[in-house]
Amino acid sequence: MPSCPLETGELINLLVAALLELDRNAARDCFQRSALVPLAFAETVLAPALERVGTGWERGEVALSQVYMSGRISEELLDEILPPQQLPDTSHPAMAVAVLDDFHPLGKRIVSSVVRASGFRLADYGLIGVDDLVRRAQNDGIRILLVSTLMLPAALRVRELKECLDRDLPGTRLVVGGAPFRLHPDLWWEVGADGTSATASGVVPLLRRLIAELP
Ligand code: B12
Repeated sequence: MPSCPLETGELINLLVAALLELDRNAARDCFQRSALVPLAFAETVLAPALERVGTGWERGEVALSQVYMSGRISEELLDEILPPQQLPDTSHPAMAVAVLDDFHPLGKRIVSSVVRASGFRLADYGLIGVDDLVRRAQNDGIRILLVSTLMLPAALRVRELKECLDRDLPGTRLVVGGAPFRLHPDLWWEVGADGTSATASGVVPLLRRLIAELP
């Protein structure tokens, strides 16, 4: 007999336990028992579970190797449940997403899935530094750039990115996200970005507004 779907809190507890025990099968079961669509699972269960793993590390209760393996298992799970989507063939200003100077790609992965699932074309520049990012954005004529950072020093480098964009690609809109921007709600405008969202799903209405406002 199929078991009842579990509550979000229970799912997060189960997933945290699976990640800390490095149990890939239990992590996969957790998704299957959730009865959630992949993007909802990623945003409401996986992201909070990883955040809890990070808090455990900060308190000295979790080893860095467990944080590392939690990230790996989560990446594998996302690869399984969120297959790469075809780029939709729609016309709107060119957009790209990247992780700036940081090795935390899971947030970007979820954001790009949500944006593409909403019908937008989005180039993915992967993990990249300021100079290469500006060069690629310039070559592709990017009008809206989405940047994910999880380390505070990387978030602060957005200021430098903004200055380079203003010089080399004026008018490009910059949307930022990731842990530092969730923890410091004013940081996005302090670094000169045009918007942020604490969740991947919140980015879609923000993009629609920015597109409508572009000259
Ligand atoms: C997993 C993890 C790792 C893994 C990453 C593996 C991987 N494949 O991604 C590994 C082990 C490699 C790692 C390494 C390190 N980590 Co780490 N890590 C984490 C952890 C636990 C989870 C991050 C994560 O993937 N979350 C899940 C994703 C889905 O959440 P998210 O990125 O926030 O994304 C959501 C939203 O923010 C938003 N979003 C994200 N991006 C964007 C972009 C836009 C445009 C928008 C609109 C929205 C948006 O949408 C997403 C979905 O809702 C965090 C804890 C935390 N609180 O975040 C620490 C954390 C980020 N790590 C930290 C640290 C310190 C490190 C290391 C320096 C540790 C070390 N001593 O070596 C290294 C540095 C690596 C580097 N140079 O970047 C600190 C950063 C502290 C700081 N203030 O800078 C944190 C916060 C842990 C802590 N509490 O101290 N880490």
